Parts: sequence; C-alpha cells; structure tokens
Amino acid sequence: MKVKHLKKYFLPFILLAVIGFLLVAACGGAGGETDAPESAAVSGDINAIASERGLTPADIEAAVRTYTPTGMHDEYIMFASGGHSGQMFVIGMPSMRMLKTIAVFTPEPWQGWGYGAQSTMEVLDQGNINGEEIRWGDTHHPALSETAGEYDGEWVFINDKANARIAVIDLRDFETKQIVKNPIAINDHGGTMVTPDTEWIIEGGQYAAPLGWEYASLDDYAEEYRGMVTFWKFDRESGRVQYDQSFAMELPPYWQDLCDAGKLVSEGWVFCNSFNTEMATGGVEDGNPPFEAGASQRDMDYMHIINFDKAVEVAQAGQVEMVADFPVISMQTAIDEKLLYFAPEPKSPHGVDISPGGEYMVVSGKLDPHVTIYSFDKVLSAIEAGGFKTDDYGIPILAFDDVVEAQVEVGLGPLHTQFGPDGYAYTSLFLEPAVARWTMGGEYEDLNEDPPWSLVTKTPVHYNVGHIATAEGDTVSPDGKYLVSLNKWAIDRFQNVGPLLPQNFQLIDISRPGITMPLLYDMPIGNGEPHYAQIIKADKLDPWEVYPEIGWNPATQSPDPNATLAGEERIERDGNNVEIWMSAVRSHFSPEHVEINEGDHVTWHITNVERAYDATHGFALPGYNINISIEPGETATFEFDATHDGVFTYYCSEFCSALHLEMVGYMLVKP
Ligand code: K7E
Ligand code: CUA
Repeated sequence: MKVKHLKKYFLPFILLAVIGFLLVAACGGAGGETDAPESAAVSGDINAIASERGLTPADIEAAVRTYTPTGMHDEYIMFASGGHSGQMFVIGMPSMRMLKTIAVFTPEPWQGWGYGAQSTMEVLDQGNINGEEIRWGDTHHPALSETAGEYDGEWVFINDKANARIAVIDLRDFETKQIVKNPIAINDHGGTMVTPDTEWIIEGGQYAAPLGWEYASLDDYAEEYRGMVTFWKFDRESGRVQYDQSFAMELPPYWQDLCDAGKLVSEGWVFCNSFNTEMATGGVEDGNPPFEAGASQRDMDYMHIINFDKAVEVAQAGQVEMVADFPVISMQTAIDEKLLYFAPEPKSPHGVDISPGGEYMVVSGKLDPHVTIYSFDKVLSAIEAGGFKTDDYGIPILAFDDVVEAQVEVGLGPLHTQFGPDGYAYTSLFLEPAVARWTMGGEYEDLNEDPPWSLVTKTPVHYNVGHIATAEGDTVSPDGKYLVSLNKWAIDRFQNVGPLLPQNFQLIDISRPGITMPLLYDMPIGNGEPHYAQIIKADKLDPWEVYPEIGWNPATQSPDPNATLAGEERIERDGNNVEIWMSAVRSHFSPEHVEINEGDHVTWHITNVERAYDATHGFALPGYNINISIEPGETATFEFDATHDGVFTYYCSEFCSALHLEMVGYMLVKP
C-alpha cells in the first residue's frame, strides 16, 4: 500500500475524533452538571446512546452524514425505476426518504391514477395492446431530460420492459403525460436513454421476435426473428413523443440489451450491447440446451455501434420499410448506408456506459471479470480503415484489438458502470457482491493520484447489486459524492417480512479519493424491483406548488373549458345525459346533492378552487370505482353510466381540514 493511501485511510478517523469532540463538548455544555442519569437516552449523552445501541464510530459518522432534521431538504433527488410496480420512485438523498411514487403504467389510487379521471384513463389507454388493457409495467431505466448533456430537470422518461412501452413524465407536476406502445416489439430493454439535447429517446429491444410480433416458427429464428432499436422524436414544446417523426432500425436477432447515447466527442452515435449472438432458441424440454447455457457459448457478443446522425438522415429521406405502419430502416439499408457496425465484447455483456466526455464506451461481461473500455477514436479509425469481417447478416465487425483501449479486472459478475468527476469509474459486481472503484486513463488520468486503468478499491454491498447510480453520474459532468447500489437481494438486512423480501438501496459515500468508500445507509424498497436510477441535483428541479390557474387540466397543461369557479356550479340534463360542474374547497363540495336516474350517462367535472399549497382534495365515489385526486387549481373530469340505483355517498378522500369528514355529498340514483 502506498503512503498516500495510508493517509487517506486515517482521514476518517481524524474526522471522527473531531466530530466526537464537538459532540461531547455540546453535550457537556447543555446538561453535563446534572445528577447521574439512569440511562443514556435520558442523559442525551451521545457516546452513551451510541454504546447502548451498539453503534460504532463509523455508524455515528454515517448518521451524521445522512440524518436530515425536519424541514431540512435533501441535496439530491433520485428517480428510480419501480420495477414491476410499473411506477417510478422519487427519493431524497442523502436522507434516503421516499418522497413520492409517480404513477406511470399502473393505477394508483392516492394520485387518482386510473380510477375514473379522464386525463389519467386516456394516458393508460395509450398503452393498451390489441385492445387489451395493460395495467402494469416492468419499469427499468429512467432517463432525465438533458440539455447539452446535463440534466435539466424538465422531463423524465421510463420504459416498460414487459410490454415495450415508454412513458413521458412532466416534472412541473410529476405526472405521466404520455405512454407510447412500440408498434414493432412486444418487449424492450435498452431504454429509455436520451440524446444530449433530448431530441430523441432511445428504446432498444431485448428478446428477439418477428417485428410486429407476428407468428413465425422458432425453426425460422435466424430468418424471421429480429432485434430492433427505436428512436422516438421528443418535442419539448408539446411535451410529447412525436410518433410520426420517429423510426426504428432492424437488427439481427441477437438480444440487444442496454443502449446509451454518445455525448460530446461521440455525440450523434448510439451504442447498444447484446448477448445471445449464439441465437439460442431454448427448448430444454426437447433436449436443447436451456437458454442460459445456449446463450453463453461464445466468447464474444457484439456491441452495436450506430451512426445515429446518419440514420436520422436516412430515415428522413424515406429509406425505410413500413412494419406495422412504422418506418424501419432495414438491416440491408443500415449496411449499405454504413449506419451499423459491431465490436466484439466479451462474455454476455450487460450494460454499455459512455464516459463523461464521450471518449470511451465501457462494457461489462457478466461472465468475465473485466470491464472492457473501447475508444471512440479507435472505433472511428477502424471504420475509416475498412476491411472488415462480417457476421452472417453482413454487418461489419471491427477487430477487438483495433478498438479496445483497456481492460480492467474489477471482479466477479460486473454489470453496470457510472462515473465520478475525479477520473473514477464505478462498476457493480453482482456476484461478489460489491461496488468497484477504478480509474480511467487517457483524458482522465490526471484527475486523481491512482494509476490509470486500475482497480482502486471495492465496497461490499448487501446483496447482489444490479445497477448503481452516482450523482449525475451519466452526464457530461458527474458530481460524485454519493453512489446508490440498487441491490436485488436483502436477505438478513431487515426484519423478516415473509418470503418475499424488499430490495435494498445502499447509499455509499464516494466523496473521498482512494480506498475510502464507506457505506452510509440502507433503504428497503418494498414495492417492486427497481433496476436503474438517476440522481439529479435537487435545485435543478422547479416543480409547481399549485397549478398555475384555477381550472387547470394536467393532461393539456392549460386551462380546462370545464373549469368551475365558485358560484358557477350547476347540474344540467339533456335527455339521459347529465353533466355536473362541481367545485371543491375546504370543507365542502358544491353541489352536495346529485340526483340522477338509473340509466343516465353522467359526465362530472370537479374543480379544486384552492390556491393554498398542499390543499388537495380527493373524490371517492363508492360502488362506481371512482377515486380522484384534485390538486389545488386542478379540474378533473370523469364519466360513468348510472347502472346501479341506490344511495351513494361521495366524500373527500384527502384529510384536508378539521371538517374534512364533513366534506361529503349524496348521489341519489332513482330506479
Ligand atoms: Cu436490471 Cu438495466 Cu434492466 Cu441491469 S437491468 S440490473
Ligand atoms: Cu377535502 Cu378532505
């Protein structure tokens, strides 16, 4: 061990000694002269409390670094995928307090998401498949919108791996505004990632199927089955994916896994890793190798290197084929127009991550103890030089040695890599399980004192880490400071809650260089299995406190024609159609009586006329499956057929005031 490492090693202890001294001094000053206390808790003596609870000095330091007293806000906000909850989690850091679950693909009653409110039903219905209501998702990769490669805090996107859908969330109100079903793929994985100015959202495929998932026998896998990557055009002005301007690229039926957009020097290129270039089709029941073995035979799979700027030109020039009414650049066009290249990558990789300056692509082979670092410069030179081998589909393969810059042996089961500001990269090691810190060379070499392209240290995690996220760690200027390890297994970390265990987010301090990388906090996630997360500086977010005007429609982010101000409440009947304009304010709905007839079709608008921060009203209508959250200023609309007669009490389902229980009304349905 080098001397400088020794110094670094002792730094935390010196720091602890100082903290300890300050704490003791503070306690002494406050009440040190009183009679001998009966217990540490009574005395307020920090050291006594710590020893009573069995806390080590490292525990105390971790507590001091993370404890966030009431009213103090977090420095960072993490947007984490919600796994099969179909949602997205918003978590403050370093406190690791859950701030919100954003309802995305799955109905969520508190937010009134999917329980009648038109603005929410319409978004969920955009994700229907063949007329089937799909009311869950397997969210994997959130992507914050970027401007010049920096998170800008305006939008966040996420994919649904199960059904190949992506969602658009507006960070003015943290609500989902759009769900887009991929027309050519039934599942996805390599999304969402954005280009550095969020002009495009990338959605890569996963398990190959015929494009449009039309029937084809597995015997015809090589001919009929295909991979794909879709590029969704995003328009900030409307806040929507522009379906008509989007396109896809046909790829071989290798299982494209994760993608990332080039940035700075590599802007205009897109990279995706893949596995199962063996084209295994499973069928263990028929004596074939199971997928896990069949897809792991070859030493190399292929990183896909896509000249994206050129692909856009080709698509816009109309050099596409229509598949399910969606423009697709065929493999042959991609080859002819020099849009697509492969670089061999070792052993069933998972993840491709682009360095902050865009110079390097980092790939981890799940079955290889190294991270492999490719140089974008070398890729360009190799493409320039030509003379490639090709795969069976004619796609050019760059020679491994021509494009690899370095390999770093990091440990067992490397998966995903993130970056710091100081030339460090971090890779999750699923099998160890641990998080490795290693050094980048080249442009990054002088940013720390450790030798380039080398492993520096590892911190064990609990257990079996998938993705990791560092603060702004996939932008052009990572912040470092914190790393969250998104662990799949929790095992013994928490109280037993039965055979289905929570996942474990572990917060790691990466603020100090060298070998010091302590664990700070465990946060159980008892709601779906998160995959990726992104962490943004909290002050980049600027959401509304209340909707801008009374009568706001969150779906259009503009005033609603059915806004109902106080004094405008009314019920109108036209034949069997009844329309209600209602207001909500602490602590009453107007009107409080709604009398209708069985068989009526009811259209009901409610406007929350409050301007007070946090003065949300709920609206629950039993028996009709209606539950709505009406935030200050919002106008919500729902419709139903009055198919059941009887007496139905509607009430406010948010405890909004002392007389909240009185915020109620009767809907009388005459037989
Ligand atoms: Cu779970 Cu990015 Cu979908 Cu790796 S992925 S862990
Ligand atoms: Cu309004 Cu409770």
